Amino acid sequence: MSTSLSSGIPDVSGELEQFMTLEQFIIDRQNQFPHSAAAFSRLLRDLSVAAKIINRNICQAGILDVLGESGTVNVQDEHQKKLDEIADRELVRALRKGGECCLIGSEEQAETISMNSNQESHGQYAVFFDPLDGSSNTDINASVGTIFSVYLLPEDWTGNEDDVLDVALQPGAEQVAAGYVAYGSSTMFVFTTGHGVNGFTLDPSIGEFLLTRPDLTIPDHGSTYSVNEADIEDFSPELRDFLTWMKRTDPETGDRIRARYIGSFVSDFHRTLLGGGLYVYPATDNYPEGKLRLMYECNPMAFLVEQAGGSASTGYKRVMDVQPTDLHQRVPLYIGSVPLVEAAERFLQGEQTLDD
Ligand code: AHM
Ligand code: MG
Repeated sequence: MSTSLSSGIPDVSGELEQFMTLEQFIIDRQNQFPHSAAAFSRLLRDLSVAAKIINRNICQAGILDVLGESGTVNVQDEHQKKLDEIADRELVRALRKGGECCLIGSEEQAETISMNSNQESHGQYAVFFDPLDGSSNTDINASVGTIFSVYLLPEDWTGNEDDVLDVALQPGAEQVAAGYVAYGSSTMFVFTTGHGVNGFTLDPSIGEFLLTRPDLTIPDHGSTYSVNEADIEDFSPELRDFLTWMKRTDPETGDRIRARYIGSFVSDFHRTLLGGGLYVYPATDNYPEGKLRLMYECNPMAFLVEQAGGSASTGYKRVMDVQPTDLHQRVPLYIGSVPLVEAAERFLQGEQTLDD
């Protein structure tokens, strides 16, 4: 409770005194926005509006008929959930209506969608997204998320589908913005434009995202690691050794790392970003290139983690330096606090063993 009104009635709605809204933040930071401040502000607005609509559907799941599978299979042979399709539809709709986006690439769509060719948009931003990551968790009320990555395409790009691979699929280092929305016990919108990372919490009572986590940084010494250890038989001997090494008690501090795995990348990443530690989705027998997709899962989180002072690697190179060859390509992912990512790389590359 903040101040008291002169009438003596307690003022329980001091949010706007305490926190900046996303809208205010956008106006404040326009000088940091890529290309056109006005156009990029509108793009952020479109993404945040879509996030609120997706959030509403998730919060009313069970009341609205949005749970369960939709009966369709996406390009990656995954059974789509109704909420996958709803989230995809709302993002496409918001970006199409906003007009600042010339190309969309979505986990739920086999091909990119060009918005220039039929004069729908004169925008220059390409947006890649996973509309609802971890959607297998929706039916059990666990957290899920939306992940997005933004690039700027050349002004003279015609929207020709044949050029998509050459022009639109750029390494993550070329991203101009990236972020995610975590639909959890509260809903958070976290993003970067290459000037640090800021997190906003949705206040559902006023329908605004409020800046609750300014200038997020990842601690160097986190206390948790996240990997699906049920797959351990499919891990390389080097990765198994690294996990054994990581689980050893720190002789200096007596600290021991804890395991945490929700199986919902946005939530697992969000915890790692806030508290430090490591998230791993490695190459396995089932997924020789890892499971997570470069363009709309690994690159955006890599941009965020680097902006927060962390690191993201395939185990052999910086994620954001991988040259994409396909919209849906996968890469192994080691992401989190710098010392743990570097240790994983040393083990995988044979520079450190359990005996060192
Ligand atoms: P999705 O994009 O189809 O939801 O799949 C990605 C999800 C991630 O959220 C999560 O980290 C991973 O799959 C979990 O995979 P697994 O069940 O193999 O551990
Ligand atoms: Mg996903």
